[in-house]
Amino acid sequence: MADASLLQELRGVRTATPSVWFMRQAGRSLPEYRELREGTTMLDACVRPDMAAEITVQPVRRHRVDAGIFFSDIVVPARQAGLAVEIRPGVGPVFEHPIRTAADVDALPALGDDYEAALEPIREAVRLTVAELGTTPLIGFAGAPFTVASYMVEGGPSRDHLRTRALMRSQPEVWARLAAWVSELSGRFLRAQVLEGASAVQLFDSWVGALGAEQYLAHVQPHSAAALAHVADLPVPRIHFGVGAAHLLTEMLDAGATVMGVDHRLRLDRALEILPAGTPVQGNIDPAVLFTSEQARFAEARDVLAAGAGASGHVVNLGHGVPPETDPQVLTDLVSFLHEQETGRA
Ligand code: 1CP
Repeated sequence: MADASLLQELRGVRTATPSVWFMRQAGRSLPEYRELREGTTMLDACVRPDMAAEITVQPVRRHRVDAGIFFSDIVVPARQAGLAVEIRPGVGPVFEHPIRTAADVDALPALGDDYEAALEPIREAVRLTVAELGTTPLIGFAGAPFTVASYMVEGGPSRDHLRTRALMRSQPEVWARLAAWVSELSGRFLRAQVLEGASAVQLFDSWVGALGAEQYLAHVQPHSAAALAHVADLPVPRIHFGVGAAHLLTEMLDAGATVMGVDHRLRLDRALEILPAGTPVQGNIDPAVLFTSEQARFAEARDVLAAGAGASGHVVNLGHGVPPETDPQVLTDLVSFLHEQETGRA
């Protein structure tokens, strides 16, 4: 069976029509998701294989996007490892015991057989999803060490990640042990998804833009590389994405990614000037256009296609996740519009 067009683009092979998926396409913006999730907490939904599979497939069915993104969360592995974490509605992930000292890191659970066993509902959910998706590829994902560790250190969402960045500078060895633990946690979560049939992976380092390149190279890149190394022997494209991380593009690619996800702050043609020739890219329609006119949306979509035309491969996405208040019909129409366009390359 020939590879799906989206996978070809991720491998740097151009196809005739654009391929598209949306970060955070599952969940929040869909009425069928809210109905299914009713009475189940976010994290419980993630470990109910039938529910996680159905939620993953919902946006593919509705919008006809070219890939599913596995329904889970970047803190699911930590919970499966035994940490007390919840996702508070309207807030985000909250860790009951923030990790701030050497003793806190010492007390982190070992990632042994118990962790492998706790990933079984995830494996089952991936198997069900892949079967349900048929020829549409599933993208697996994990949170990168910096982004996941920042929730663990701060205890919850944070605007400036100040405690995390201070820990990195004041106790670099404590930070390094924490980041190494998260890289193992996330790396094994990624590998489990690929072994059960995910066709590509994305490492989300959403908040890494808070760091300068020096800090990134010294304290983060080795750990992101360790996470990605868990799937480097498997034949799947590895996408790396950060928000506001235009100054880290090559550094993030060098962590062992094969595709760079670019947010909406940087035009793709500029990103292509920065990245080594031949790097496939993903992105980057500004999510703000979802709340403008159709004319403005389609103009932005055309502009993103034009900016990505020089890439060896380009998968269209938003510059960050689908906002929860998005009208789902706007996404469906945007996908149809994109599918009517030509890449001009194949
Ligand atoms: O009750 C709910 O519906 C909670 C909302 C929600 C959902 C649907 C959260 C809480 N997580 C998720 C699922 C999720 N999270 C997915 C799968 C669905 C999909 O993509 O379609 C993915 C890939 C994530 C990844 C994730 N979680 C990231 C990286 C992506 C990004 O948007 O930058 C991050 C930073 C998180 C943390 C998180 N989880 C949830 C929230 C509200 C947040 C962000 C909180 C913050 O502002 O720090």
